[in-house]
Amino acid sequence: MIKSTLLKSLVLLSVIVLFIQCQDKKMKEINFPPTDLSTENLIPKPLKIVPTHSAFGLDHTTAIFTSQSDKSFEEVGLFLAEKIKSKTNLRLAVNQTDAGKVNRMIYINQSDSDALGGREAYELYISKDSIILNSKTAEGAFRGVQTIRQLIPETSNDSLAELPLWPIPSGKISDKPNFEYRGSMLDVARHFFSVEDVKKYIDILAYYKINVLHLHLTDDQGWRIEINSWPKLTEVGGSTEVGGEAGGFYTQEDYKDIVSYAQQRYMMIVPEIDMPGHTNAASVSYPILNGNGKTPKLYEGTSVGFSTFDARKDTVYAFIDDVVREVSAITPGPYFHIGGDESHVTKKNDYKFFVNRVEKIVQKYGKQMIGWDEVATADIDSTSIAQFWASTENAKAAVEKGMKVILSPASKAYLDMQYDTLSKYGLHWAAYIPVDTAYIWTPEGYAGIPNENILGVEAPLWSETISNIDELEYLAFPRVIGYSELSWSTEENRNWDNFKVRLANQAPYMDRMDVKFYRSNLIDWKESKFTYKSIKKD
Ligand code: TNX
Repeated sequence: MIKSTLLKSLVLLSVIVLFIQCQDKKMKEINFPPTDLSTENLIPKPLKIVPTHSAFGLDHTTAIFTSQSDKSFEEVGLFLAEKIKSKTNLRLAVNQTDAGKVNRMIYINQSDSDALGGREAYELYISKDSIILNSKTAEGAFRGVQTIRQLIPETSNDSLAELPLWPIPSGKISDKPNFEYRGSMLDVARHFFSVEDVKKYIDILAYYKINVLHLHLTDDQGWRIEINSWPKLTEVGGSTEVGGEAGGFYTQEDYKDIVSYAQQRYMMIVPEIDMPGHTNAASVSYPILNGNGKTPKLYEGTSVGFSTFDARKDTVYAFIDDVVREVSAITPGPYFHIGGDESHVTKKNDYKFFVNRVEKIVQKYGKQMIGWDEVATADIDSTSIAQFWASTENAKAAVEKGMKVILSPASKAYLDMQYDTLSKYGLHWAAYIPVDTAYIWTPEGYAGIPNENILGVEAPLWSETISNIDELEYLAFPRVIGYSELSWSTEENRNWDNFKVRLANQAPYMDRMDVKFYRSNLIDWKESKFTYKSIKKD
């Protein structure tokens, strides 16, 4: 086995050497007009770009090769080939030494170079003959592949060579993320979204190097994840949603399908089971859990803060143990989100007691606990994480406990806030968030939180007002693209005037992907050859 891998690598290496040597003889020189890699429409903006003003000509004689030492590099190569196929219709061979006429190559290389800082770092060397992508891990290579995808023009240049060719500006890119946690949250509880919808969202987010999708799986209006030991949660609790529509839920197989689709895009799923408040759907399914003294009924409205588990009942913790065990078993990522927000009818002491006990359950199943910022009021340890959404005081308490904080300040980062008073969907309790406001703020040191305590940025999309993928996309895009840059790029590399031009140039990609984004008039959107199907009015 080892021998054959070694042999394959040797064969591959010699082919590549031969290939580079033959380069000059084989190819007719292409006269590219001058390019400038540093002004390409890349989002998020890479750390460092050095242009060399020529180009790599992507065409049908290009082939992809990858390091053979780690199989996952080949998968990244196959992913790139598939995306190039859907954008250009070119079918590039991956690691095929007998691929016919090969003039140029994209080489995805596993490298241990010290110049590469960290797991997600990558370097791109783009020259006339080759694109070399270096990274320590396949995850880093995957991030670099998104940069390559963004550098491929939407349309070919048919006058430079006999057959269509997509010129990619030459130069060097060195890149790595500013924050390790770059997330988006989707509330599938207020309104349910199908596996297909979630996959489409994941695919677009991955293009912008977002690496976390937090799924808000349970709330007063619906329980969306099958729990084998408590089947009524989905049978009863999954049957409704806001506005009296049909509801729905993910079987564990559906959830695993989402997890694996995300995993192929190096995106982690963070599951959230919101408690002790936001638990009406659970309590209707199993009234023994209820702690608000009323008979629970299915709920299709949009109020918050009326439900609670009974924090002093052992059955409640036996139930939570089962739920955390089952969900953790199908979640490969390190985190488990316990909600913990707006538990307005849970007594303060009961709340603290509850969060502390649930933290222990989460840890028992090998996960690190995340909770909305209120959890910092309880006696929890420094390994747990607070998600700052509303209270600076709670964020400070988290920092004092040595906890990490995820930044989701509602007035800046909530995707469910309306753009302005004319927005068709969304709420405005925290703010109106036009596309510039969403981008123009500084996560570094936000609200006095020291940088070393900031794990990253997450943009939540609550779904009280949206019930289908078109409406989801209207609120998420283009703002979520800005959050990707806020969490990946350094402060020095972020600039609204520069960003808005690069954002304008995302229109052809989003149109091609059939994303019904909000065409904010703050942006001078680039025309694209794909027709824009405007969002349904009814
Ligand atoms: C507050 S943010 C909530 C959610 C709502 C959202 C609507 C948070 C932790 N709780 O329950 O859906 O506002 O914007």
